[in-house]
Amino acid sequence: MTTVRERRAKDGLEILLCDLDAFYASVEQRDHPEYRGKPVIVGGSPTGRGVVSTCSYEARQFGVHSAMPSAKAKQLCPGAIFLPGDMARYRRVSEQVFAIYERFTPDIEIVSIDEAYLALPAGKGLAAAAEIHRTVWEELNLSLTIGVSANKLLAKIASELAKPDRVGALWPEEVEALLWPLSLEMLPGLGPASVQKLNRIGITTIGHLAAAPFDLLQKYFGKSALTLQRSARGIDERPLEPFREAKSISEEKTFSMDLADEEALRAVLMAQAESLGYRLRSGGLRARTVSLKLRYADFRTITRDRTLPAPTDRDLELYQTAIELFTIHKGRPPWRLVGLRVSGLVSGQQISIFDSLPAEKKEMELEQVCDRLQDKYGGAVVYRARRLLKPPPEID
Ligand code: TTP
Ligand code: MG
Repeated sequence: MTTVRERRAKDGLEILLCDLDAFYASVEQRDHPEYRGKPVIVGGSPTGRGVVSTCSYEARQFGVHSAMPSAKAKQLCPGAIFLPGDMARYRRVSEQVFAIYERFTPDIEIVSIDEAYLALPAGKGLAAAAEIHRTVWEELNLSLTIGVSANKLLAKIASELAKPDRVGALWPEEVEALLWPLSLEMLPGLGPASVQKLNRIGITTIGHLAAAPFDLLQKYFGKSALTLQRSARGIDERPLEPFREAKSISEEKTFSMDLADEEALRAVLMAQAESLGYRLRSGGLRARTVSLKLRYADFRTITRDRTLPAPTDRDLELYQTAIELFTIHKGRPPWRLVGLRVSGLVSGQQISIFDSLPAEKKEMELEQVCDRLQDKYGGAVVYRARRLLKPPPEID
């Protein structure tokens, strides 16, 4: 009989799940020494309707966590430092971290801004993890947690168990001793509703789920029963998806007061088009489709799409398309929310047949200057005139 370790060697791969600790808050504490050792909360303002994006581990001790209303976070931790966050800077830092991962392996699946799976040859995972952990600290002053195992599921659970600032492994042969005693919440992908359903039929640990009669699970979970039970047994055959890319990029603003001024709304759309254009260009992407989302005063919400003749990464083209959609679908003011999304993403810089036309060229040069300034100083430092005429209304 082959042992699990031999099977792993035959498959030839070990998986690392690398997840930065309290990512946005850690970047703030790194760049502002006065925030270190203090509760830092990144997200919406505590006086508005915003929510917490993340918070430092010091703030977590007060019970603050992601997605909690900022006003509630303020009640729990009145002394916290609240920051609006700076996505452009976090994205840049994230790219620097991923560039370090690339020194260790070309097989990387980016899951989110601060999380990626890496594949390494069997037997090399733990040593690579220790080295990555050290390098990210030495070069970027950021702490991260790495889970190591033979598959994505166990690597993810290993990282959850190891958090923060550590490397931890959870091998398939340890599943019975280490995974089965844990409560169902520790199984990734199992939502609160499913946990409740299982609890009601007496299944409260991952071990119970692994041992449950399959028919019973099928009755409650249908087609998902098989994956569910295999997960509880630590089995996961999902491959890495190295080329998985964002399917869409979006920007959305909810106004703290309904907005009736059409010019101001156009200014918000321009800001959103510029931000999407920047994100496309910095990712080397272009978009085929532009979608506008509007929420009217009565909460009715619509989204309307337009597919472009050719994919674009240009601010003005995104803005003009948004305005065409807005003109048709604007309905009656005021508006509660406006959002812009680009999808149908393809990689590669724009090659335009208009490149030689002076106006187009000027616009491209302007975009390049703006992008460079944004890269250098973070946030949108240069705005087009339209945004200065009417400053965007206050938002959460
Ligand atoms: P996470 O990795 O889930 O959280 P984290 O890195 O802040 O903390 P942990 O140490 O537990 O890993 O998410 C990464 C970043 O994504 C986080 O810093 C902020 C952002 N984020 C949100 O904006 N909203 C959310 O609800 C969550 C969960 C994350
Ligand atoms: Mg994280």
